[in-house]
Amino acid sequence: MKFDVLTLFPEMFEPLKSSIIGKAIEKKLIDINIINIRDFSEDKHKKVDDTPYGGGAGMVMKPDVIDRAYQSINGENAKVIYMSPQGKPLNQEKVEILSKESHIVLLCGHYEGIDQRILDKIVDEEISIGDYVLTGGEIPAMVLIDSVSRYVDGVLNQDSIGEESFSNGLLEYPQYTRPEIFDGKSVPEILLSGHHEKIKQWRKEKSLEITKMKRPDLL
Ligand code: 4G1
Repeated sequence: MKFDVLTLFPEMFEPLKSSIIGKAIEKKLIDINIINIRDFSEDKHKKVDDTPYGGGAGMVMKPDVIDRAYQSINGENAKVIYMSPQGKPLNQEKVEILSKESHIVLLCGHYEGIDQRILDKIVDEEISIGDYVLTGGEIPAMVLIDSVSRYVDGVLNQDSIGEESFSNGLLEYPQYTRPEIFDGKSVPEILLSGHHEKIKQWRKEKSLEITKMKRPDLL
């Protein structure tokens, strides 16, 4: 699976080189290519934004520069996604659907956003990670890459797949590890019993109880 990211802040994507996603890149299971939009400015000051027509505060990203950055990608079969607060909310269902794509181009806005004409020209879909104000689309793009990459074959070890929250539409049951007694508190006895069927049942009940309590909207 290939991701091309169009951004003014390529250094923000360094964290993806760590942990599970970093390993997946090393194993060539996913390929993340970061494109610095500024490299496509033809202005002597490398200008990438300008004041909004009609007035108002802040700056708008220039359409011509983004167009050249986009044309530099071989995006024949790519899905072009604009990370935007106006997009459809990202959820696990959407993540799973996107994991079936072979090539995704992610466009990250900054400042007051992007000239509408280049959005109309190249964007297939707008996706939002939630209803709050951010300084840019880079963190949302990383959220999408992380969540989608988990579904790529070989990225996770087989037994972690499907164990996570949402695979059954519920929150996760509580987890425990050594020591058996911490701060005077024991691990629930059932988990030490070795009775796999009863443990499975207990975890299912806990998942349901926690979801009812903390996120009844998921039920
Ligand atoms: C109006 C949030 C503006 C923000 C209303 C989730 C937010 C991209 C996302 C904004 C962004 C609300 C996202 C806002 C995002 C241009 C550059 C847009 C940053 C920008 C609720 C600023 N999921 N926000 N505007 O945050 O890119 O993907």
